[in-house]
Amino acid sequence: MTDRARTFYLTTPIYYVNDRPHLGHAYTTILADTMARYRRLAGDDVWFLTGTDEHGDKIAQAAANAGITPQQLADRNSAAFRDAWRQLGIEYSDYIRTTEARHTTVVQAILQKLWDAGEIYLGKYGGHYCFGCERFYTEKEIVDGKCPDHQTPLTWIEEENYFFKMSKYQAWLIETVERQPDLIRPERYRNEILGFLREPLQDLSISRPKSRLTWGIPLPFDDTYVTYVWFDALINYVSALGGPGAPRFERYWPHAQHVIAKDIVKPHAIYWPCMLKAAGIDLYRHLNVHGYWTLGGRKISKSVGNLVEALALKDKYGNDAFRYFVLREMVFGLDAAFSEDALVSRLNADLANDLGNLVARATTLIVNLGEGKVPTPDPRAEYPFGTVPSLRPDFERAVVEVEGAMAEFAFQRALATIWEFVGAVNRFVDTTQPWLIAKQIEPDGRPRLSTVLYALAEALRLLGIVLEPFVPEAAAKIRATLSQTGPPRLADAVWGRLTPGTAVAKLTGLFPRVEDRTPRVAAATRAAVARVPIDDFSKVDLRVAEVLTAEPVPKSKKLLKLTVSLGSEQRTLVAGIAEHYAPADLVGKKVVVVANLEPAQLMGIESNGMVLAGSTEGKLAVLTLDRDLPPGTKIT
Ligand code: ME8
Repeated sequence: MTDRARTFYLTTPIYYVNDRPHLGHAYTTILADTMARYRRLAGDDVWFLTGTDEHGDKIAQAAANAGITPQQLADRNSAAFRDAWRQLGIEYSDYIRTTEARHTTVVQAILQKLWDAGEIYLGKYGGHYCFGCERFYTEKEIVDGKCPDHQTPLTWIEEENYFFKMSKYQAWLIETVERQPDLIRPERYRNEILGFLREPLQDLSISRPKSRLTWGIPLPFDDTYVTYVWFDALINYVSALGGPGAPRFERYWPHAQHVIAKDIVKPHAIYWPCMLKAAGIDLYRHLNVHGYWTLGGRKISKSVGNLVEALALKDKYGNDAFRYFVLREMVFGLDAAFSEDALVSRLNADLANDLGNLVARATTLIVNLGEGKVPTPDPRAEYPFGTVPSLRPDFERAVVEVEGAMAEFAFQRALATIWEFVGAVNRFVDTTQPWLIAKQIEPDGRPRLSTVLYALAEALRLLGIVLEPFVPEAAAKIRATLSQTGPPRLADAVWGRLTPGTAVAKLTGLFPRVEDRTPRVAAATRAAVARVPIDDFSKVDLRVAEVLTAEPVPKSKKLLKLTVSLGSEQRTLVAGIAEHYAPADLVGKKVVVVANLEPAQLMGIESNGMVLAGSTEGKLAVLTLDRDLPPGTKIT
């Protein structure tokens, strides 16, 4: 919690209107919405921007294929994005479209300024172009002659164009990224950019001849050209605030934070800082980069054709369950494999069981044993004077840890922390057993019962506040059931503020369970030990893997879910070692994995590999290295 209001400007990418919103777009937008809600809850001055990217080859081509004008396509799909965000309860402050006059004016003003300052020149360039990414690829970046992202063939394009003198900012950019360790975060993306900047930076082609493309913003100094779509798109973050000098710009721009996925790190971490520098505008504060949602091992995208419809999931499981799942499941910065089984497991275990049951239990106890009102607690009944344990330290720790996690965009950690508190409250009910206290006729029974019921009501009130950014509908129901009116504020998340006498109603079925879809558990077969030729052994791809994250698998005593690095890639593995290792003991360890096992579904999680371990008489040990080797090293 903060004493002073802070200012916060948060943006999502503006999405291309050749696509319809899918899980990937929804994730970024939900994440930004959660962050914006959290900051508003903390009393900050928040501006949250999203919108659509409507110019360029890609849109012109999609419109031509659909037999409509680019403007018609843009109108239709921009509305589809807006409608999806409305249905998903996204509370953005502004929605920018790059075809709006307020945007084109600022883009042209910046172009003119750079032209006047000699930052732009006319030149000739030939290169491999990806229409999907709307950018040229260098020979080094090309994989098998194809775009590394879309895996589609590239087109050789050679033409006269205007260039932005980006190369002259290389030294400045390296110095800036090195000086601000959290400018680009998590660190892996900062390292990627610093690696990229070790090669000489090319100047950036920022125009397309109108003879080839008309669907764009005309260059103010040569109307036979339109602006390159990235030059147009990135400026949305500034144009939406009215541009330099506008009051909204002056208020929010110094606090700008962008959220993107790793597909567009380069334009955001290289082009954009150089453009801002040349235009005399301060750099953003943070570039927050998340990984991909994957399906069948590949990035979810329209071009791959493995779309997951966000709205369908929301309709089937509810908005809160969908939000909770994506925020809890993905470690910010890493890829996550999407699985509906995993969503159902989380819904049943965390939401229906842990949270939903707690709310039902606690409100029922207060209604039945406390006459539907929050009783007056007795401080003498509470530990250390009495026997009732205090939940206050648990809650206070949770608030501090959530703040720390949110400051780093670690949504998964913030939720894990809140659920630790939910667990503590559930254990509190189990140990204090208020229904038994009520039956006892001892003289000190009443104060103890009142103290227990007060603590339960207070725990729920606090959950109704801290859960608001993550599961807003459920949080509102929890507050309403405790007669909490008015907007929630983090400043009220202070133990002991609940007024005795407040009316409480029963709240059951907050998250109805979804009937379990039977997970396809891979059959655990054990081959008879026989001698094998060396060729057979070499079919097994053993690799050094570094454990990046580890967490228990809900409803399973034995399984841990691990994210490991194999150097060039990350994997999710499920290992049956939970009874022998605490998650924290594994993080950072180098282990040995079978890297070429067929994927297996374990408790709804796709496991891509196996951790080697030996066991005997109830003891288990995971194989580690006695000297350091980098992740990905092959073991022979
Ligand atoms: O790139 N996993 O727009 P876009 C996670 N117009 N996030 C995903 C995802 C996935 N599988 N697929 C998409 C553009 N996203 C440009 C941006 S900004 C000045 C211009 C999300 O429609 C993620 O946020 O291709 C990614 O960065 C964005 O959608 C790309 O959206």
